[in-house]
Amino acid sequence: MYETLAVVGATGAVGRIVLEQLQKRDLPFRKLKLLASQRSAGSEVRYAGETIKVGLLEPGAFNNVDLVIASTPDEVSADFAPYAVKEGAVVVDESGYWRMDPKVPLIIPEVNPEAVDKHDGILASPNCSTTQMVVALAPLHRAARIRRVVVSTYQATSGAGLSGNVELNDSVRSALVGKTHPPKTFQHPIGFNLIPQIGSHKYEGYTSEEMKMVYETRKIFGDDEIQVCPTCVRVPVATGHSESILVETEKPLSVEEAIELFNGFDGITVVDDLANMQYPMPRDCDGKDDVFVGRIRKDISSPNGIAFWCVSDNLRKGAATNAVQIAELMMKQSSK
Ligand code: 2RA
Repeated sequence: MYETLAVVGATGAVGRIVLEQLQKRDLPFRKLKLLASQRSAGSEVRYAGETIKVGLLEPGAFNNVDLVIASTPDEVSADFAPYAVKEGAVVVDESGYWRMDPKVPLIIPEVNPEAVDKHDGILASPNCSTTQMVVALAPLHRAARIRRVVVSTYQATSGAGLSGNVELNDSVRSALVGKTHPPKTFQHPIGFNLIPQIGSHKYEGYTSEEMKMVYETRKIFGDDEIQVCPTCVRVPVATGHSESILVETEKPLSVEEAIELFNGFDGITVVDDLANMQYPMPRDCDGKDDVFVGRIRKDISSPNGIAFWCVSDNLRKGAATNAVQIAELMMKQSSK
């Protein structure tokens, strides 16, 4: 049993779900420490019937902490993770800062659990758009080896944090009375709109969010030959990222085989009955931990292709749930 577990960023949108997941999954630790930056330090959070005061994230805060689950912006993680490790803690980090560091394993417990065995104190959880796609691709990759993926995302405003959802509400309300709410979190008004830009320009006309889907997918599968062509779009949906995915495999797969593979994989739920209007939608997946797939069909434009639709709660499997599952895996390994 771990003595002390710390949650950094406990008052944020993802941090709150981390706390809910810790209770739901009943992780074995004795003491919970909550930490946050200056703005939220000193506030109080309810956990398991107790009130816990949020401490300040600063050097010295991790003495006697065994494991940390952190949900903070990249620059905060870049700053605190090294001193947390020096003070003796292992950090499960949800920010983008460490993901592509060769010494840091990038983990989805259903896909590459073995990666937790080798680390220097920091373990990373992938970006939300990558996580749900890679979970869905994993059974197909294992059975038929993926060569190429073409993916378009429809990403919820909560991916940009609590301010994203505030801006969605403000933008929709303004639009309904013929006004424009000036955007701050997003590049353009999000109410009744779609924005084909998430992040900033990164490589050859692709954004940082899109290149995460390329690099992180290869790292998790340990296969640099997988080709990924992503387009990431922000949509006026509060929670739940959706993805239209076309995958080409080395070995051809029938639709029936793909459905059987999806059904046999932990963490995937198939909702696929077009005739009865059944397919995954963000409002049905909100608050659920699985990755949902549907509209599974053959690519009629080329051989060896399967097309499908994938939805997941971006704050859960895309962030909090995956990080808590990594922590759970670490705890299981250490008790062996
Ligand atoms: C977004 N994927 O949806 C990002 C959050 N990590 O903005």
